[in-house]
Amino acid sequence: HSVSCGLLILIVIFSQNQKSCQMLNDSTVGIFRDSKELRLRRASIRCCVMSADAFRLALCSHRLLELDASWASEGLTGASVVSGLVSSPECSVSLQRLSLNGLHLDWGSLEESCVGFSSLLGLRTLHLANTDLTDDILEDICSLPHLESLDISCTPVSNLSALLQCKNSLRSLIAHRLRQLNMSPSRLLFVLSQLDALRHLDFSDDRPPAEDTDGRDGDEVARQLLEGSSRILPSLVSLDLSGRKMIGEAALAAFVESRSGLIFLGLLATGLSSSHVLTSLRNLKVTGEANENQVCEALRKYTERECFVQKALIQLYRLTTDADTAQPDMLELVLGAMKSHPSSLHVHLVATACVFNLTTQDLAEAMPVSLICSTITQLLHAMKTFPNHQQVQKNCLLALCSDYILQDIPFDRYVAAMLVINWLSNHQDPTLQRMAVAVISILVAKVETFKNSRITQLLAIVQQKAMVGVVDSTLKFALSALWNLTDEMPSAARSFIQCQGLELYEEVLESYYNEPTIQQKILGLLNNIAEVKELQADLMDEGLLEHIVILLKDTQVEVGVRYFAGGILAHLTSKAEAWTLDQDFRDAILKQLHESIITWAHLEREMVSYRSFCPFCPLLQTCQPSGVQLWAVWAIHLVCSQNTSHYSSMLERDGVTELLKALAAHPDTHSDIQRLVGSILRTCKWIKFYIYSTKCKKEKRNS
Ligand SMILES: *[C@@H]1O[C@H](CO)[C@@H](O)[C@H](O)[C@H]1NC(C)=O
Ligand SMILES: *[C@@H]1O[C@H](CO)[C@@H](O)[C@H](O)[C@H]1NC(C)=O
Ligand SMILES: *[C@@H]1O[C@H](CO)[C@@H](O)[C@H](O)[C@H]1NC(C)=O
Ligand SMILES: *[C@@H]1O[C@H](CO)[C@@H](O)[C@H](O)[C@H]1NC(C)=O
Ligand SMILES: CC(=O)N[C@H]1CO[C@H](CO)[C@@H](O)[C@@H]1O
Repeated sequence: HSVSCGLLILIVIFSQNQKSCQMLNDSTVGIFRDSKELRLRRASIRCCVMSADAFRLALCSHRLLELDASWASEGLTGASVVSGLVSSPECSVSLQRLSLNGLHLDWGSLEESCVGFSSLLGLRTLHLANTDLTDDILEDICSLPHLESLDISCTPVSNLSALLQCKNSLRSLIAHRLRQLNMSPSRLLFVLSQLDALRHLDFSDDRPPAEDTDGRDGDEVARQLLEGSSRILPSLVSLDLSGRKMIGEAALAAFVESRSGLIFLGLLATGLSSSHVLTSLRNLKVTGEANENQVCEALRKYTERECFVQKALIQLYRLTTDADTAQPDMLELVLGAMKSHPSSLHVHLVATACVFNLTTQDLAEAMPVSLICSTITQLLHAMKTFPNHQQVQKNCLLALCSDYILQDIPFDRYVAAMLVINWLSNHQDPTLQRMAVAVISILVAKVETFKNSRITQLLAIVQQKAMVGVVDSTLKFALSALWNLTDEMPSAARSFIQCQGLELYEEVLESYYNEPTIQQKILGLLNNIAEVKELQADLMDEGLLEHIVILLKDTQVEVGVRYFAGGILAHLTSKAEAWTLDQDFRDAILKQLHESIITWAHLEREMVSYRSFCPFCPLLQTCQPSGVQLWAVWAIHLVCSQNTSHYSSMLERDGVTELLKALAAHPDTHSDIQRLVGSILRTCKWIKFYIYSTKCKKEKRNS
């Protein structure tokens, strides 16, 4: 926008999320160079990759009130930001809030030793958490005349005496996790107790259990702070002591009772959060582990503190193990934790378990779809980040393994299937394998352009199982996935062949002769291949076909298996010109097809479903041998009688009705086929009439 009327405009550059971080860089930030047309007041280049020069040229000529350059990378250091700001006559007086969390201060590089934070005379709020702040710099900062709020968490400062300089203005001090503090408890308590204007004090510390003895002095100061009378820090309304041990309930009670205006207490990992003195204080916000409110408060408050986040998540997990109502707010907090600590194993280990408990089947259905979508994104991120961590993968798979999520929620199924398959190819834990294959078999059915090379991995599972001869759900799922994968997907069928799938399947078919569920899935896949004209030559293998004929003939074998055997043979024999084996063999197969099919009993249960009838069309031509026609007609009759409304419209759509009518009318059509065709056409006509008449009734009622 071009701004002409000289109005003061306020632009906030949002770069809180990763996307906008990628957008704001040396070249794009250049659009802000013209400080006459565009007047920036608040700028955030948080997490951006930017050089010191680009920063100075584009941003320092504005009269900035606020700047957040936390976690910026590339050339920006604390020193370059401050010298840039100081060099601008505008900023050096206007700036009130500055955040440089996570930056390398690199103070030694400052050329003029007289430049420092104290040159930014208007500064009221300064955030320097996770920097290399030193005692000297702190001394300089504390000489700022209006300093109200200071965050020096996770820095190596050792001496807080400098704070005495700003004791009349400082209202908020965040001094979380100061590990190198080197002051006696009495001296520290003295300094703190002089801060008369202080309303908020954060003196928390997160320590892994192994380092529990390190913070004893700090714990002692915390205890004395609580016990001291309300004359110490008289304005205090918010105190965070999370992680401080051995304070004791008596000290807490004394503190709470002497301060009526308290609004916040941080008590996570202090052992005090379930203290009875807290129960009566309704308006007091508390972080801790005693109840859901405290745990959620901790997750909100400590987003950036990994150790606290992990502790709070462990409590949340405890609270959700028997969750029976949907809690979208909680799920949101868990996702927030995962996003804030994208590479923390500790956080993801617990967070993924929480996600599972918060989304088990019907709970997920009661939550907003967008929330479940971002949950899946986070789960996939976790799977990608911790590819070899068994428990994280297990939690993610458990959460994904839901019909609702896999079927109804929009997400990148291709990426998901890749992650699961990649994991599967490197791991052999049977429970997880079963789950992974179950997830894949649903995913691949939905992914249209599935990368074919991955078939190898599913084949490896089949091979591994077949070698020991077991029949388990992993084997069945792998076979189902391959079957679905190749359904009307010639490219997938081709790579199956290239991956030596046929050789493997021929072996498996023979070694599992008495396992109809296995045979059905194998023959189902071979059917998919037989439907593809260009691949039929690959099936012209006398050994394989003889074996399939045996299955077709065997009256002891289930019709479900013989049906697929018939399908393969019907497709292969339907093209006389493509038949490369012995002609007598083809004639024998055709004869056998007719003789077998006519004896098959009608099946009640659903055995197969078709996405289209197109593969049947060549088989229904009037010139085809009766064995070929009979198989196709029997198949259509089967699915139409099981799900008439669905398949009768497919008959119309794929032009099969016309072919059936032509067959019925042709004088050479065998009477067995005539009979079945008549039955199909009657059923479908009836359903068409039924649908038509109910529609008319509805329309009448509506008018
Ligand atoms: C800066 O970001 C833009 C937009 O994201 C990108 O097209 C450009 O290549 C980036 N430039 C540099 C120097 O990184
Ligand atoms: C701490 O800093 C104060 C000045 O701010 C100084 O007088 C004191 O000697 C320092 N203490 C130590 C132990 O360095
Ligand atoms: C939560 O997960 C644990 C295992 O991680 C399981 O034992 C428990 O049943 C789950 N609770 C719910 C409500 O799903
Ligand atoms: C018929 O098939 C369609 C599509 O596969 C399916 O949605 C529907 O539930 C089936 N109906 C019956 C009665 O099986
Ligand atoms: C068309 C097809 O092959 N569908 C199969 C997909 O896999 C499921 C089992 O997971 C079978 O039941 C379908 O018949």
